Amino acid sequence: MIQACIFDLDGVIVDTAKYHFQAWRRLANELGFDFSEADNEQLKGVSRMESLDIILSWGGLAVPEVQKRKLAERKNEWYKELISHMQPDEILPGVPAFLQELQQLGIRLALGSASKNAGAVMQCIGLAQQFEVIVDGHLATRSKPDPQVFLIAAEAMGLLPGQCIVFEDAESGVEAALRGGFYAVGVGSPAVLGKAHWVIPGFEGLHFQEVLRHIQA
Ligand code: B16
Ligand code: MG
Repeated sequence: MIQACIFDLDGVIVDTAKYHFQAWRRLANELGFDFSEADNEQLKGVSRMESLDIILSWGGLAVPEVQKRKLAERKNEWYKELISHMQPDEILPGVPAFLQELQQLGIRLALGSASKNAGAVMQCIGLAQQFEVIVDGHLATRSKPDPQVFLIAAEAMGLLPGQCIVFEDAESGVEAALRGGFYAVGVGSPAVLGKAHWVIPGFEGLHFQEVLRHIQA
């Protein structure tokens, strides 16, 4: 019996990937190289320091740890400036109606994000109060595909993984959900997220009964 839905943030509730991309790209450009939006796909769901390692490897740069922390901090300042202008109208299509339906059905809501800025984004878009549990990159220390972030969310609600559905846009996030014993719904392309119990293109027109039918099929 499903009791809760656990949502990833970036790429599921809002498209903050474009802001991460802008800020990381600005950093790369300052360091003398560039990368594309297609490259940026590899950074989805990946923690800040791991993202930096990947980006530095694209530029062929070896940077000492102390310097790396400063670079990550610079990127994060730019990112925070970008997200500070976010408004509720940036919530992805269909998400508000789906959340409302879940609440009417008594399904509990949690957030499981790798981002240390997840709380700030949820405040800006006005969703913080609707979620019973928010697990962010401060609480979860291990990156997806480790299931830690979702396990903390389930435990905080006093639920077992099998009582929760995880909604994820990153391949590593779907894998994390499956490793943890959760039901997984991929949000995006079946080519990337095909391991999930079901893949949806987005939330527009989605109903919970339909989700249940597919994950239990
Ligand atoms: P921050 P999610 C992830 O969030 C993003 O997908 C990923 O691109 C980002 O590097 C990571 O959060 C850490 O973000 O620098 O704000 O701590 O998709 O798990 O909600
Ligand atoms: Mg994501």
